[in-house]
Amino acid sequence: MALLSCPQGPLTITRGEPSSIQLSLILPTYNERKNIKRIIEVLSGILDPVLPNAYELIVVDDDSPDRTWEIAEALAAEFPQVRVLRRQNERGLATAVIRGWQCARGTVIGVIDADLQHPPEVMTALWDRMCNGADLAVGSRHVDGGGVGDWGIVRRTLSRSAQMLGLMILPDVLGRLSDPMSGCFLLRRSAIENRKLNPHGYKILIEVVGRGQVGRISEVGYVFRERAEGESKVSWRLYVDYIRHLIGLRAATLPTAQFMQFATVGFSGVFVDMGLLYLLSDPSTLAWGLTTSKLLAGEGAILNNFYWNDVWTFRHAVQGRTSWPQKLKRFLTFNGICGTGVLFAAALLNIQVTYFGMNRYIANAVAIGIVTLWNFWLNKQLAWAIRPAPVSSSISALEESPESRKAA
Ligand SMILES: Nc1nc2c(ncn2[C@@H]2O[C@H](COP(=O)(O)OP(=O)(O)OP(=O)(O)O)[C@@H](O)[C@H]2O)c(=O)[nH]1
Ligand SMILES: [Mg+2]
Repeated sequence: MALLSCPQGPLTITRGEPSSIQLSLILPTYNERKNIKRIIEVLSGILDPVLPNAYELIVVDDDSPDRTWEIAEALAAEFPQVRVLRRQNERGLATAVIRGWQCARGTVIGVIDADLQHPPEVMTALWDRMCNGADLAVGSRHVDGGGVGDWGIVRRTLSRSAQMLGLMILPDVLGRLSDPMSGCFLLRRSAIENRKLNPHGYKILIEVVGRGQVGRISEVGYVFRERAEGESKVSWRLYVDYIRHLIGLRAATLPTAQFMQFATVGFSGVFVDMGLLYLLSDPSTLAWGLTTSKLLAGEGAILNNFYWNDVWTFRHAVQGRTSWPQKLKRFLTFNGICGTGVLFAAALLNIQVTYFGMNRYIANAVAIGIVTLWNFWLNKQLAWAIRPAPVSSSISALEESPESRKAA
């Protein structure tokens, strides 16, 4: 009864059937027979008072040679909230978590290591954050109250280097989390419903933030404990998996179409700039001074580009933020970024021509290309950043957040 049949096919989480279960927590296990009873006892003691009869613990075991699944199944007699998935045809932590979520009934889903290295007590605070409107509540070792315990210098350095590498490849994902390597978090199910997930290795959190529609993220500090029983499964292979995962996620989430729209709008701005320059400065028209005319023409192009980016390129980010003060704020940010972009382009042009002796027009084309990318990236992050609407009441935890609804 407690043994679940293993989901097959794509790693996609569909909308669950209506259920009285609010929270489904996955415990991934591989050779954790010495820890499984203890973690279930402790978690039950913590969650019973908070969510009486409204949570489930799903143990996903990859057919451990030490038969962890068998012990978990036996424990279900004493702990009816325990369900067990014994996977025999797949391996890997991240996919184990997703397979567990595919069996989950809760509107909030989550994960915690089964080896008691994540203090189970952190679950109360994470649940609280979900009740206060978070889409994702993450246990973090790098915020107040957090720490990595007595990790040696090698492991600390490896972990931080992996984080830095991730920041370079996926800044829009890892930049949102102080501890992207965390394996202890709760997530609003609707944030990843119907998304095709495809992680490699261990790092399920970056997969969720990378491919899901995650609005508000909240973090709670915790100190990573020493493993008391059993052995670590961490190996060098996981670092290779991590890099594959980062690259796969980057390739799958490049905003190519949006960038093409941004570049098209920028191109239209060239005509506005040229047209205005002619109207203002040409001896046959107004014959104003060249500098004044160029500044006004440039500003005209910026206005044109802002309008089209607001109504077209970044229209999804604008939804619900159409008041004049909000528009003005976006415009000023856009103006500031584009202005800085012009200075940046001038510097790049000079460096290429002066130091590398490049043809000025080729150098200018290179500078324009780089600055367009720079402008796109910064404007996407700052002027048209997707922000969740504030959620004030605690009852919203189990409803969809505005961000998740937007994604649907
Ligand atoms: N189902 C499943 N669970 C796994 C797999 N690999 C690890 N786990 C479980 O995932 C959790 C984290 O794995 P650990 O090996 O402890 O990794 P870690 O905590 O990052 O590293 P240590 O500090 O060295 O223990 C534990 O509960 C493991 O039993 C796997 O391939 N499949
Ligand atoms: Mg561990």
